Amino acid sequence: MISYGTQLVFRLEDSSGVAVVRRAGGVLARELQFDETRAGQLALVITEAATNIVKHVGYGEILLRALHQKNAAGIEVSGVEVIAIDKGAGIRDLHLQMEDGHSTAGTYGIGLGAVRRLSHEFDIYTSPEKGTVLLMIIWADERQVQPPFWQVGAICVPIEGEEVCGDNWAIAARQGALTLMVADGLGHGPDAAIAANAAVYLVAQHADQSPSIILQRAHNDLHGTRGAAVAVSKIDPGNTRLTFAGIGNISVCVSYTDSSRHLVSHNGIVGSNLRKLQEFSESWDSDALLIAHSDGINTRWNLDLYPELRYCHPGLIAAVIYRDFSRERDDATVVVIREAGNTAAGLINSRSGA
Ligand SMILES: [Mn+2]
Repeated sequence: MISYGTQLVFRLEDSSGVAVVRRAGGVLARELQFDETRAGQLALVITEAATNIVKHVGYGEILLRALHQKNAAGIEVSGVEVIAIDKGAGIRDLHLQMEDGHSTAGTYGIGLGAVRRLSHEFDIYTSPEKGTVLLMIIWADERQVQPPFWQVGAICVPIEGEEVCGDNWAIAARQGALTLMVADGLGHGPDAAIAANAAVYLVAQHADQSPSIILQRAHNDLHGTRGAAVAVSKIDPGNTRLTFAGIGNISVCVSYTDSSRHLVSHNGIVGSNLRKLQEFSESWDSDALLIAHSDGINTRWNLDLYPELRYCHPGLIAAVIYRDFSRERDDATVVVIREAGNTAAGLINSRSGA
């Protein structure tokens, strides 16, 4: 499994935005060769999420990303992940809203129950006065999708006004071993993206190497670019230790229900100024969350403010941290990882084969 990539961001302010994001979803569906049924499901899900934001909150964001997975038979399957984010009042009667067919009586278009049924993966987190985040995934052929060992959530979006993101991230993973890199190219815009992309490109090539060796290679490869802050985390094949090496301002922590440990990066710029490379190691337990983010996110986030959030899909954890702690003057990236066997009972965590 290799995951990576920045998202398409749609900032919604009025109903004209709904059509824009629906069209973008249509383009993605064609690129990924969705059949008519799947393309239609995606359009409905996007339209519903976007309409809810415009109608009930007035402002919010929809993030779209293409997903690619290879199953044990070597068959590649594509999907689209839709994340909807708002800072509204929250949905008070969530369980009622999730009932199928509720829309006829309620205020929500086709209804969240229908959205859940149309999605192959669905999760929602809502909190009073803080807002709602929704995650929906539609696969081109869900029968080919295997439940992954690692559950990955990510937000990676450019500063408002830029087309490309100067941050990037990548994961290379297989049963019981995972390598994550988050890179923040200096500044933002295309030149920052060149530096960040050159760094994350190395993850797939050198997943078997240690974090410090990957970082050293990045330093060599980024020479001549603007440079970047880079952090590499690696969970060992036995899933008992996490090793880490970082240069510059990427924040990485291992979070448990009652404690969290922050990994230490050294000062410097990968590509131009790397004085000290040091590898640290932490114990890793199966109920841990690995949370890494660029400096576009304030370090003061605290999951304790969000009851039950840590049991939701990691994409929702990343979305809430981004929504409430983004500095808004920089590209922003949050990646959250957990072992998939440890989803426990989320608020509503469903996976249907519809
Ligand atoms: Mn930055």
